[in-house]
Amino acid sequence: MLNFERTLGGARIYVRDTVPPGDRVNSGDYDRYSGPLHWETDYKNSGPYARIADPGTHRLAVPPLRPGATYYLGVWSQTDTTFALSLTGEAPVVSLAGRLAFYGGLATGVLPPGAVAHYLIEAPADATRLKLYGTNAASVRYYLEQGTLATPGDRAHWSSSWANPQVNLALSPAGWPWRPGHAYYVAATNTGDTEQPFVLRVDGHNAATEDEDADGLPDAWEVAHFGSTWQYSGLSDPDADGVSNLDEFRNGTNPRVADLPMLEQSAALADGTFRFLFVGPLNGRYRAEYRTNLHLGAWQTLVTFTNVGGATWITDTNTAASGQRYYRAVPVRP
Ligand SMILES: [Ca+2]
Ligand SMILES: [Ca+2]
Ligand SMILES: [Ca+2]
Repeated sequence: MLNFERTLGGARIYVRDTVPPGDRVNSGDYDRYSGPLHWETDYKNSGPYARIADPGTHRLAVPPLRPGATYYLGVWSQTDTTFALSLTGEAPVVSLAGRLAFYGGLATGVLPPGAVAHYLIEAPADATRLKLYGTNAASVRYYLEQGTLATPGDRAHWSSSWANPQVNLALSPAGWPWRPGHAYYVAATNTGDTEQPFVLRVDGHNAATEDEDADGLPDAWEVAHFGSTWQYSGLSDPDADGVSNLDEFRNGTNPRVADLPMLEQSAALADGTFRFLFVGPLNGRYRAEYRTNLHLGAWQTLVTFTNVGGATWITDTNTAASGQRYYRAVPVRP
């Protein structure tokens, strides 16, 4: 409750969240007003909030106030003004049907006609994407608000009016209203005249799990190495080192720098068998080759193999007839 007393002059009070009123900065944040920036229509983060011109007691309620948010009161006057402001708090009246985990939260229920169920989803600070999947008739509608309780039937940051709705929202610190580290409220309501079951699933992601192109590579890893997600897939091998992007990711290696194997041990056995230990990137694909003259002749394939354990014994059982053999391992497209 805001008590506003004015004993001299004229003044108005403006309420803002996050950005103090009157900073005259176009922050690009969501704003329901348009037109030039000035004291009254300065960009802010949510609302709209009351513009209080009359002395007395005014109730600032949720919604549009957002639980846990910081608020600024700006007092504007054209002339010398004497005024007093005081605030008294009320216990919040937020009746939640439940909190839904950002990673894999699930709500199920049956809504009687006209019923509303409110849920809270708290996005972690490192969240990158929020997806919601509803399983329900079109008469069950969802209203999603960032920061404040949703009011069914009213304008919301996102709402549905169709059966089995889905929404896929990228979260970023620069995006309003879809930001990481914020609270989201979903209201599920039944607009029909018969009771309706519903299932609402929350599928949140962070940089480690977001894979919108479904190639098995975290999109953040793809963007960090290739600048985009569409250029290569998990099976691609752009550095031609025989290690697929998927295995480069799993191995923690650089998909743009060829990872080189080594031949570490060798042994010539009494039966004429020669073997050597190939050590290289886990799950790289290679072709072991030989020839009898280091500088002349075609390389012959000895064996093509996947380096499953990170080390592979290569055995040549046919060395007795030839005086000498040279070996090499060549990366093969995964
Ligand atoms: Ca991907
Ligand atoms: Ca590679
Ligand atoms: Ca590599």
